[in-house]
Amino acid sequence: MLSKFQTLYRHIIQDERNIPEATGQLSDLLSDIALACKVISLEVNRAGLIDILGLTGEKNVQGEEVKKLDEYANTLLKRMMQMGGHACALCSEEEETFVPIDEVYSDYSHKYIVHFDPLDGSSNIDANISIGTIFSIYKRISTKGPGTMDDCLQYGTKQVAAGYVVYGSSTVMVYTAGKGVHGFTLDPSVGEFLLFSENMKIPKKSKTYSVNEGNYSKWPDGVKKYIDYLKEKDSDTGRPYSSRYVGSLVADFHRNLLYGGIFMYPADNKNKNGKLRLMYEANPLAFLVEQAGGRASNGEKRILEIKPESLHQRTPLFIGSEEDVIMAEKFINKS
Ligand code: P6P
Repeated sequence: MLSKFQTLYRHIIQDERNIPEATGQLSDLLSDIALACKVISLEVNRAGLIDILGLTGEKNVQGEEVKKLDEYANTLLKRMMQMGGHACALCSEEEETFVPIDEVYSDYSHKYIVHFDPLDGSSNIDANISIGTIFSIYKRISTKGPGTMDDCLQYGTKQVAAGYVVYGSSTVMVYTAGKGVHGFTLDPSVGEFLLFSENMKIPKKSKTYSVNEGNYSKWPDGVKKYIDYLKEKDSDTGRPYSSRYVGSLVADFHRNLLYGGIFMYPADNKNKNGKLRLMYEANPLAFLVEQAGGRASNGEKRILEIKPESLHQRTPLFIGSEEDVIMAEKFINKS
């Protein structure tokens, strides 16, 4: 049984130990994020009891109503990054622009940039539907002082680590530092994330698709034809597929990672670049899914190779089982 008692911190350290130039800073940074998410998990699970449900009455940079838990999670992660001393700047869905971090808290080299969506899917908070935190970590390009916008706008291929925490029936953290995808479940009795799956691999082909079909009339023809294709009866190709859509990206992605599936948020005639954000939603999940043997594109181009132009840039997203994403791309590019 002891071999199963592998904590997140021990796993990260072991992951990094084989890297000659590793200083332990990335391990500490990942542990700082995990600690913040443990605290967020406490509040998410208590939300109904201590009345932090409901709205603050504020709107975030996206013009979306900010729920109190959104604000709480954002503040907590920001403080954790500022105090941790390993990041020189952070970028959050809840912040208009990047937040440079002065090297005042420690003599660490502050060599990382962190992007995060502090509480994705938060519109589901009141309905007790799973929500999540998504994070993405880069090495800085600048050499000293607080981080710069150039540090923050790097291609997804430059990520050194990424992951998410889903606050559901249990709290689960999934991360990659470029050497496979590993899953941990929070054991509240000891307050540790314990390994449940190492080197996770997403099935190459699935029988599940996740998309908001309410937008069907607004989609490009290629997307409509692909969804129609998935609904046709053909046992040789496992069709019709099942539709599974929570409306919470982290929950939909996590289910598809475990069982296989394709998640889609296409562009439409209202949202020319779709709804989801490149830097703190698409890129981290694309890094994870590729490490797990899956695929992520905007329908034409690999997500990780999309040039970042701005922090809150949106992108269409087709992500999940490799063969399913390739099929979707064929329909899109045929049209
Ligand atoms: P729609 C939640 O607001 C979110 O950002 C993602 O978590 C989710 O996948 C998507 O938007 C749902 O969007 O338009 O289907 O409600």
